[in-house]
Amino acid sequence: MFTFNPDKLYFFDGAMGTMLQSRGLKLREIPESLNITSPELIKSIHEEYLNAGADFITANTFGANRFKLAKSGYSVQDIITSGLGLVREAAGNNAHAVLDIGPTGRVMAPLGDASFSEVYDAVAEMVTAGKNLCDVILLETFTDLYELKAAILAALENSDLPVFATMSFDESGKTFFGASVDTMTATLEGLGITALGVNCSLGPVQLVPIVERICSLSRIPVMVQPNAGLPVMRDGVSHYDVTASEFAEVSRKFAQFGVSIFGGCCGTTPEHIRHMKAAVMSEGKHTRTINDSRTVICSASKIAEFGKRFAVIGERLNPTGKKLLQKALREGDTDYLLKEAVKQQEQGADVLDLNTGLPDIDEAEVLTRSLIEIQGIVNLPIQIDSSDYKALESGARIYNGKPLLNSVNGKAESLANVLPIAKKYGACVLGLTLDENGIPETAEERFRIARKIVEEAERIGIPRRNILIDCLALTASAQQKLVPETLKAIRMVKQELGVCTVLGLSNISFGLPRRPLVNRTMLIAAICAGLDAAIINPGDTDIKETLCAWNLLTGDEDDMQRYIAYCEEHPALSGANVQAVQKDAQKQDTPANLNSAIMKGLKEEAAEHTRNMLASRKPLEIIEQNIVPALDSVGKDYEAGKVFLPQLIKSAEAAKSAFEVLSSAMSSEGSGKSRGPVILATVYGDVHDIGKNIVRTIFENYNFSVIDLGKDVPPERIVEAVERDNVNVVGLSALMTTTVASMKETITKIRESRPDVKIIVGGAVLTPELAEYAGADYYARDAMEGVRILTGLLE
Ligand code: B1M
Repeated sequence: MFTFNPDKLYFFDGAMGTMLQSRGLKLREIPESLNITSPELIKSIHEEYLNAGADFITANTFGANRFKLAKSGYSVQDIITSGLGLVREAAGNNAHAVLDIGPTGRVMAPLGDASFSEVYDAVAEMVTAGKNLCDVILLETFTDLYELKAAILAALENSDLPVFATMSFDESGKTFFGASVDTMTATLEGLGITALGVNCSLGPVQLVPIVERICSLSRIPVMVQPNAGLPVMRDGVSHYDVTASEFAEVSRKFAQFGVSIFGGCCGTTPEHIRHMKAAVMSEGKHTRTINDSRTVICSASKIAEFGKRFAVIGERLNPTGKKLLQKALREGDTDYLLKEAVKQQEQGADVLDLNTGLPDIDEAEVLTRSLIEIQGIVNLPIQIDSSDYKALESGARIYNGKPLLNSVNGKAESLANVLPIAKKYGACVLGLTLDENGIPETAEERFRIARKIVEEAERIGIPRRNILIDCLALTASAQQKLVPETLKAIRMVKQELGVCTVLGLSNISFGLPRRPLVNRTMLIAAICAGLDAAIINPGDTDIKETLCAWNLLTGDEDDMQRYIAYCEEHPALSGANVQAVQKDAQKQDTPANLNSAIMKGLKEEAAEHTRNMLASRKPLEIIEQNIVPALDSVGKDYEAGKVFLPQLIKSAEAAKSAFEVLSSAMSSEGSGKSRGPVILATVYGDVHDIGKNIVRTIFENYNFSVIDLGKDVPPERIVEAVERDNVNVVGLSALMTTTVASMKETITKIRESRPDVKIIVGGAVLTPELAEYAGADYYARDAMEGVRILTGLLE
């Protein structure tokens, strides 16, 4: 078995896919099937890489998972056994055999339909098939951090092999699903893998800033496998233009950053590996020292750092004393939860606490379900709050990112159960200063418990930076004398243990009049004692204002500007006015209209607004004035890199739910004799169907009989339907520049068999010029124009 030596440099091989393409692999062929059908070809590529100096030879198993092989006629075991067998035949014991595992090709819930366990099982199956035949496991080219986490757990839990994990970034430094270098590193480095890094997507030059950043953050070895440049299309095939010596020069830079493991991805050849190895070996091993002792947690796309600026942990997702939330949790009303989560995010929370503990519910199940849904819509990191160890573990496991676990305490049982969960999942953990004897009265005793927690955590391998301590605020009305003890304990923990501190604040004012006044006074006293974060209501105006003023007094020029802007927006008020303004603000806190519900991806909310709007507005007006502009705005943010695919999908779902309401309202309006039929389809390669569905409903509303073939429809199916149903009009939709070509191909094929058929086209990307280019008879800007054209054609 391979054991990583931190003083050495390691070299993987280069591309397999593009090498196969250059040797005649057809685009639609499954590359992994060649392990069985053309073993000599695969073996010869392995041999070339071995001769070029690679110490690791990667088996041709990238896509050998149960989903991708489903219709291939091959089993996972067949492909993996043969793939690793070829590595052994080619390399013998002269190189390490690598089981290569790429993304499953499925999108994980709540964005797609693959569950965490489906992905886990598929990877576990690959690992089990290959673990006795290889030396290391490489998980590569992932763009969804969540899928990679599931894959890593599957690899680590089903083998004892070293696991290397890499993700693909674009030039903005983000993956396709929105993960950043920082969130990737924070999430993966604590999971127990041997190395992490980047591969594919970009050439070596574009990867420089990304690799430099990873090397400044990662406490585990870093691996880099760039493409040989950015692909350039020539004659319908991708070409990679970075030469072997250019590739080697940049690899030298990677070595200077402290990268330990080198290799190549798309477009690289044995020549690239040979040159790279020579350059890197001459550069020698550079040691990295990471001076980063920051306490960070993250979601897939957002980091929260404690100890820098004061952090607000939103307390509203805790059912204690909240009847509506209790009801929502019992009834599985996720929309209520989502609204609360979005609201706190908008109110400025940095982290959300999530507690789903209620008597008689399966807390692990409710907590994981809620976490998955909330993470689908809100990008804030989450503090997973439970006293049920099983729930805490399930939450830490399925969490997308690096969570904060709330909480462990000084009791032996709690330490024994919670700390291993934090260790295994690389999470931060919040320690409460109480033990078998309850909450001590004195600061010294609370400090003793805090130290015990820190020492025990470090003993099992949890770094100090991953531990936060809550010195516990007791109720001032009942235990007034103990308030200074809490403050003193915070000071001691901060100064002597050097860990970040958190406080559940509102308990302090329980039973007292004017609680906000007490809360904010305690808050400032605690911050002065060294408090880094508080679990509070981010919508509490008193706290917000106090923090804004605090930041002004202790922060920089930006804080000054923020304070001034806040005061301009919120002039000081008194008495009844304050209450009126607060009530108003509360009203505005809920997603105010259909557009914002769609933009935030709130399905139920979008449907509800639509139902309400139908009382005074026509369905078509709602489509044109709300749904389309809201989607346009999300589309623009997506294009500008402000939102990522997950949010785009969520917004599309919300738009669909609004449209379903309109669709049933419109279908109850229609009457009269049926006209048509007309075929509708979104063209091949294009999955956008919201617009096409709107067009269908409106056509039907005008009594046209519609044969809806769906989305991503191959031209042959459309031609078949035209002939079978003897249709004279076909309506096609395309939303992307790339699928206009597919529209043209479809129209050509229809015309070949039925030149007389009239074709109407529409979709955001189209213009009258593009419609003409595609060969259509008519271009419809919107659904109503489609109706006018159709009426002319079919009457
Ligand atoms: Co994507 N998407 N999307 N997307 N998406 C666009 C289209 C995009 C413009 C966003 C952007 O970057 N600004 C961009 C295309 C860029 C381009 O090529 N120029 C884009 C991209 C790149 C992508 C992906 C590649 C993202 C990725 O994976 N990297 C991917 C594509 C996958 C694929 O198709 N192979 C993708 C995926 C998705 C989702 C799945 C997340 C989701 C679609 C969900 C679904 O439809 N079921 C989605 C969404 C929602 C959008 C945006 C935000 C909204 C599209 C929409 O529904 N608009 C879109 C941005 C935008 O359009 N501003 C975007 C509202 C709808 C009512 O309008 O369809 O134009 P539209 O229909 C109108 C009229 O055009 C007309 O009537 C309708 C009502 O007025 N009309 C007809 C349409 N068809 C007609 C036919 C007719 C008559 C009128 O007669 C037959």
